[in-house]
Amino acid sequence: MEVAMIGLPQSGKTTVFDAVTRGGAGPASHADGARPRLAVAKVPDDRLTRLSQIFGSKRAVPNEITYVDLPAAPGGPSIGAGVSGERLVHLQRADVLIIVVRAFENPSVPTPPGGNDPERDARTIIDELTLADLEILERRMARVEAGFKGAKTAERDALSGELKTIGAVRSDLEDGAAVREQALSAETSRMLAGFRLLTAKPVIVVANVGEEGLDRMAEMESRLEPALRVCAAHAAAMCGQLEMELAQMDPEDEAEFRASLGLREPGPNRMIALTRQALDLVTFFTANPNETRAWTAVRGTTAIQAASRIHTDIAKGFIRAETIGFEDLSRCGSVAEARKRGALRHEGRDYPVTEGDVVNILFNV
Ligand SMILES: Nc1nc2c(ncn2[C@@H]2O[C@H](COP(=O)(O)OP(=O)(O)O)[C@@H](O)[C@H]2O)c(=O)[nH]1
Ligand SMILES: [Mg+2]
Repeated sequence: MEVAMIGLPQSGKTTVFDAVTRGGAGPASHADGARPRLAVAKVPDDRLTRLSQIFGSKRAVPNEITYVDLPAAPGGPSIGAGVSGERLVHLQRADVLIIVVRAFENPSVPTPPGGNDPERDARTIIDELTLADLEILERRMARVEAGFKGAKTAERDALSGELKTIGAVRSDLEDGAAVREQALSAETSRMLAGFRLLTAKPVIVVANVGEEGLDRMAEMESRLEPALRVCAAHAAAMCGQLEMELAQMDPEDEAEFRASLGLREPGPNRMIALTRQALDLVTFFTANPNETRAWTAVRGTTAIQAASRIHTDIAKGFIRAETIGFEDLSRCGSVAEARKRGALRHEGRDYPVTEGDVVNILFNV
């Protein structure tokens, strides 16, 4: 899973990125100015520790999220005209977009004209995503129209159908409806998936609050959330600079400092949780003495689809999935005990995998 950070220059993208990935990309250097920086964040999950204990696993493998810190667009504050080439590829490849907006005071970083205004900045970027999508759709329409010449009658019908569909999406987009909030048929969604439209992706707006605003974070969130709901974006506040510094400490000092500041859940963990919520993902586990592993699936994924994620052979020879909910297994303390107490379920290929399932797939080779 990939998450791209975007926003106006000096909004704190790199700071938030370094906090969320706990400096995983190494220190930013001047040479990084023109290149995207990538880092992987491990999804924290206490259940992995408990499962490793139950199964005596040699290692625990968490879920991962790749974050991308894009360089500033060449030639100005907007990403719109700059959304092309490598920048566009990264944005299109992302599963989720994080828009970082400035909400910190810092005399050495020039304040934007009109002062700090997280909602205004978020809308600026959302508008630019919309513009980029309009361009993608228009390019596609031009290509379809060109295909019309020399096409047979049957092909023409398909092409004019496609033109009509794209035209409708474009017109709603022009009226301000992000593709993710348009009511689209399954067929249209399938067609659009290939275009990798930016407004089809979940958006999380992160207000980058300064230390001086620590006690106003909750207020900031409750103001931004309803304001951005009309753009179908989620909002969160985070103290980028402080979180970045906390992320560099060793865990004990970090916890102590965090408690002394009265900070709730660690910012990086919260960002990761929000990202996963935005995609409506569930976590399931496989566990044996060799390893305990967390897996990610979109809600509604069936046992057979989950099996094919683990290994194609396992899906091919699928017999059934022995499934125990994490809480049940943790309470029972072992698979044998869970089986005895009737907590182990036998699920078929169409069973929708549920949050926390510990799954053992029985298969023929
Ligand atoms: N005081 C303060 N300064 C910040 C904060 N976040 C970022 N900055 C500063 O703002 C400037 C721009 O931050 P950076 O992360 O490089 O922004 P980017 O251009 O969006 O990647 C840097 O000088 C940061 O040190 C913050 O929370 N508080
Ligand atoms: Mg930067």
